[in-house]
Amino acid sequence: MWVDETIPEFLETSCTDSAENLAVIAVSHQKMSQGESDLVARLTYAELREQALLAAARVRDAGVRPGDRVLLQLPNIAEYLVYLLGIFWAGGIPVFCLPAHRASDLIHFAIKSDASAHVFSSRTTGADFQQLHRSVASAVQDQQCRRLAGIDASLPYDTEKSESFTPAQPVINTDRTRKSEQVAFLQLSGGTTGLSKLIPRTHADYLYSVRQSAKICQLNQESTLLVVLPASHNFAMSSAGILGAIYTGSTIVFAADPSPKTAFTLIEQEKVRVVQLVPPLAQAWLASAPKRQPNLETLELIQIGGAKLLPSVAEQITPVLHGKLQQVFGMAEGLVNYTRADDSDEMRLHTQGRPMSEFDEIRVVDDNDVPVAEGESGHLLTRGPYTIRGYYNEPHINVKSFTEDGFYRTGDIVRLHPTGDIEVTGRAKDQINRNGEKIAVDEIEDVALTHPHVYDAVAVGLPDEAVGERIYLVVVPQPDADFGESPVSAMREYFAERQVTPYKFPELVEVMDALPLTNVGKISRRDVRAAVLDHVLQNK
Ligand code: J2J
Repeated sequence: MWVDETIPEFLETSCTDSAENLAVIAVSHQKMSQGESDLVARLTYAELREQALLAAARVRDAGVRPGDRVLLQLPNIAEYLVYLLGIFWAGGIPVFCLPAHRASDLIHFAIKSDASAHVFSSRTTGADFQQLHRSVASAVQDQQCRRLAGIDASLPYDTEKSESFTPAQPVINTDRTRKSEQVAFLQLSGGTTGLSKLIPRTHADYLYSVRQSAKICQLNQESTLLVVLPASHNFAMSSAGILGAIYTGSTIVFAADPSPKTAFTLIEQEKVRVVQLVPPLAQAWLASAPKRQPNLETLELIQIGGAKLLPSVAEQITPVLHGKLQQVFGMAEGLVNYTRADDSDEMRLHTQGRPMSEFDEIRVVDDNDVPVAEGESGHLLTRGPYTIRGYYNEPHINVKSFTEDGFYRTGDIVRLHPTGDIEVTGRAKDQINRNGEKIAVDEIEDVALTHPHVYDAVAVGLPDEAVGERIYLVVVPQPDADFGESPVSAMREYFAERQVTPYKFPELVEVMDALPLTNVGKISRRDVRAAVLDHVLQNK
């Protein structure tokens, strides 16, 4: 399955083979910085290549050496692609951060990966990114004595410096002979325990998944792809996504924001054929389309994944949004399942598809790792040609997250149909899925527990139509503690002070004298969370 090719080589071949094709249509922060009136960049693959070599020279100039880790934190702008290629061509190992990440996450990623640079754009809205970079860099310096160089992607390139530049290959693990089997980049896990873990993906495994995905999604040179999800997400990057589009030489259109208004305009203007959505966004589009009456005739494929899509919503996709529905059930750790173009409507509406590779191994087991009876629900374990065998530098977590024979414990509860199609029926991991963004409940609880007025705290995901799940936090106060009129504002302010990433802030906070179940003797934290969720649902 593995071809001896690295991602930088793949990018070079694609840019050369598709030189004349339009690669990207997106807002450019560099154009903004230069005060141009038209802020949208339209780059062919040849132009993308040229700019990416300049970016690579800048990355190298900032001190990045082959094998060094680089935090990539850009929104969906033209410079995202330019720097993605640039980091690879400088020999760097990108760490795929989100624009939403704040200091607490970024410091964790920088330290875990021992990063030497941070690429951001000071024109990104939502925070002062120069300032954010400085606080991350100083924390890294204090804790690791390591300089974290800052690279502001909104600044124009220094063309002179790059003339002598020659692209390099990344090297992280020199005891392997094949470069293609070394780590190419670090993805972020949704996280079930504390802060996100880093996911080491290799060139060969990832490129296999991209080629296979492009084939299943039937991408070709004409398949203009609209990216509304954050580009760094594994779904957007590889299913078949950005790299699938690059592989086939088609055009990537970046939406500056995920609103239906922006997306519908881009679909009409750029004749978009493929789009990827998470279920809450799909619902927002469904709600908005009848009012806006967009022309969606060009849309051929609407991929939905990241969280469970209800059949009642799935049914409306094609009638309202025109394109054919494809369900995608994937994970940054590897395994990706797709419904196929020729599947029956029944399968496309009710299952999350089947593995992309005939070499993906699937096991559905009970709590003791014993396979369940055919058609029963159980824990999904998987192993295969593009699924990791361990998180990066996490020996203790790896013991729990993988079986002895190397199967990854996905934390998803599924049922296998006789056809081999997978239906996701539940979740066994303590995680909240908000807008497709995964948040470990104990990360939220851990922050809340450091609050001087909090004695105990439990976070749960409250089912919600708009975002999938909302973060509900129950706190038990210390004796005589007072959270004032609005406990939710008090807690949110505290989370902001701690520089927590905003999508992880509690949205509803309830103060309780005691947690349900805690007086019943020895029970697990998971039971307490379940009891809290019951209590919340009953009182709604
Ligand atoms: C139910 N749960 C789903 C689905 C993901 C393609 C698509 C998605 C991701 C992704 C991805 C689901 N129905 N259709 O990486 O390449 C939940 C499961 C899963 C977790 C992984 C890709 N699709 N999920 O969402 O790493 O719980 O990847 O284990 O962000 O999302 O999350 P993540």
